[in-house]
Amino acid sequence: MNVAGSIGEAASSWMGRSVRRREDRRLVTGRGAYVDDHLPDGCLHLEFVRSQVGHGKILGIYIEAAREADGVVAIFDASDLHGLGASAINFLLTDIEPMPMQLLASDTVSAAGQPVVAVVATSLAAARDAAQLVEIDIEPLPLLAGDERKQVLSHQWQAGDVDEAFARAAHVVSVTVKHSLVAPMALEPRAALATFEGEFLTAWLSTQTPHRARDDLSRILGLPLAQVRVVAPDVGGAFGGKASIYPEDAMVAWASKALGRPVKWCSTRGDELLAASHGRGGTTHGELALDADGMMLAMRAQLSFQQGNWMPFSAVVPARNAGRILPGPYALDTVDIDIKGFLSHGAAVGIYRGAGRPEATMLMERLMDEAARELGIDPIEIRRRNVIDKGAFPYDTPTGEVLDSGNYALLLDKAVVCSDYVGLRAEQARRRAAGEVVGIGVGLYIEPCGQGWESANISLCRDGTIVAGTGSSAQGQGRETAFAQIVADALQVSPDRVTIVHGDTAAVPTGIGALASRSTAIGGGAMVRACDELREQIVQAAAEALQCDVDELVLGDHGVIAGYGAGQSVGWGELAEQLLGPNGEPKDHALSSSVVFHADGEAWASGCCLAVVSASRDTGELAIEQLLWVDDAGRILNPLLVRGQLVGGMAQGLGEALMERIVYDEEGQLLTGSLMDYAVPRAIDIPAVRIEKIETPSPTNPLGVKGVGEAGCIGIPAAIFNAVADALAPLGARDLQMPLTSEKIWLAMQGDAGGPTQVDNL
Ligand code: SMO
Repeated sequence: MNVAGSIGEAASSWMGRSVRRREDRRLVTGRGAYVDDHLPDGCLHLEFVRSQVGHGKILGIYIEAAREADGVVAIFDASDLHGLGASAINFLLTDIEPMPMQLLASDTVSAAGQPVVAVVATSLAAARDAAQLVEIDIEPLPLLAGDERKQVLSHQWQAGDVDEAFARAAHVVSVTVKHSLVAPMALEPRAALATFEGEFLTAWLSTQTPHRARDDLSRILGLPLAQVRVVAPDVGGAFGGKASIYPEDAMVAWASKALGRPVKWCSTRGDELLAASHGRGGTTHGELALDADGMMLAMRAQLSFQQGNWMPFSAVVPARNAGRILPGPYALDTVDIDIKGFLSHGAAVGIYRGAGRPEATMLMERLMDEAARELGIDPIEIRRRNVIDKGAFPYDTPTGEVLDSGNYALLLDKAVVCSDYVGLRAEQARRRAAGEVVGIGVGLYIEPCGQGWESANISLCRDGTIVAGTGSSAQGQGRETAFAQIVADALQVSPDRVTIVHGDTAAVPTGIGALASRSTAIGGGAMVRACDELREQIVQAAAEALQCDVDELVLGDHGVIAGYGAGQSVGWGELAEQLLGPNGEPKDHALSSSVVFHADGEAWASGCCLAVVSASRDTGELAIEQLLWVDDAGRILNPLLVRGQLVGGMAQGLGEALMERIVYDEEGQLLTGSLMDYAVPRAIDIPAVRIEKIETPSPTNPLGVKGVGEAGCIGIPAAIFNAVADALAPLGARDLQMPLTSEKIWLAMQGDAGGPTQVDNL
């Protein structure tokens, strides 16, 4: 007798089901509520006047004309800001000299776009008009370059005798990769709205880390934590660019407190390119020592990162990730890896989808292809010889990391089989002989994606519904759908019974947010633990209500049933109604639990991307003919959401590989200040992709899941790059750098006409 099945169809597993996103109807019919959709009565609008120069000394600020303008309420500069606390930084490395943000520049400016003056007015138009009337007199200073730049972070990982290994190597290959700066480019630009009522600050921020933002605002403004509430309403993408608080956010909160009125600021696309954090921008150099059979003996790497003009909370993350992930999926215990970070005259450089993982992967995978070419071994074969064995997990890496699980050889094997790799190579040889420019490239990657802690709480309500809160906020990932599945699975109810609450520090008192591909592993892990506690309470209460033993009870969508008795049951609402408060009154949240889950180690996802490309000899235009991706994200909670994450990441990875690049001129002026100058992929640029899976469950979290959100930015650029390099190799083109525009590819095909230097300058 299937008792559970008889009281609801929910009894089977919700894990692995392609449940459609409950968020979408609201979001795609224009009923989302973003920060800019909120306009409290009497709301003032704030506009920034920003530095026009890359480096300079502020000689004077002239606001008289602006102060007289219609609708202006207040104008602030740095001299108005006294005794503020500092924004926080994540001290993941010991050798850091943080450069905290300034709300408004004082004395000097160190990047174009740095906020200098804040104009507050009764309407957005009035604030913008008045801002035009502010004059800032800045004496330009030379940009600091090379050794003049301030070094703000460094770290080194050393293991084994590297010099000895290089001395006995049969082959040494080296690669230098220059990553352009790129823009995270969320659909919704940053936005902040703050109210200050009584002694309470409420800030609506387009953020992926509401709790960190609350902590920062409390520290900066000197308000007790309990008097600061941060709400992340609908957030239209973030990609790392909204993981740390910005001067603009803090300035809006400060102005609201100073004026005692609601204040709002919403960024524009131009200001996003200018003053939101950029990603990548590092230069990496690696050398690989190999024996005569292509087995790796040792690796040296020097990674240098430009950090921009101040350091957001996660400023250290890209450099640290890039260093600690090396030598990637390969078994090698002898390394010397060095990272450094320097201040530079541009927007802050922070995390961006991938955050150091793309840099590690690009360096390692280009080295593997160089080694394959040097030794005359097939690129997949040389990887196959060097990958960590599937029996070696948990695997201690030479940088001190512990890889939890994986099967990298299977990723390669599956890529070979699914792509008909042997056939592809034969076809390539045939087309090459016919004069075509065709390449095949592989990007094998590992992806740390879930460590640390997250919070969850869950309650059975008096009406029989279940409400669950998570510290993992959302920016479009489908969090509410996925987490409702987790609860449904744990309590054997339908997801429709479950409401997911997130993105509000008043509803969920502690948390981290949504970043680092960690939400399902860590936030989901916390949710499982909260459900476990609640289920324990439920069966105790139900056993009492039904006068039976707890192991006789079965949970189902309509309540709890005593399976071996006379089919007695108690509905969810009924159960909740029976649990009375001290004075006999029903309790709104009859049963509840609240947990903080600390993961037992870090989950490491992995994957193998394979690209087939061809280039037009006439124009250098690139066609991505095939894209195959074998992904290992551990157990899969919702295949539909996973595919969405993979494809979205792929689009951004492709953008970095082929077209995106932030450019400053020699004076620190941003040349890519609009989408007419900064190229992002459009739908027509995105090729079809075939996604295959293997599943090695992670032992580090209760769901066995791994991250997927950043994978596309990690494996796809390396595969595309290696495919282009493979296509151009017979033509003698070396030292290619991203973005691989058609112009660059065309020049590289001209042989002598486009030497490395000329190609590199595009
Ligand atoms: S770059 Mo992500 O939001 O950790």
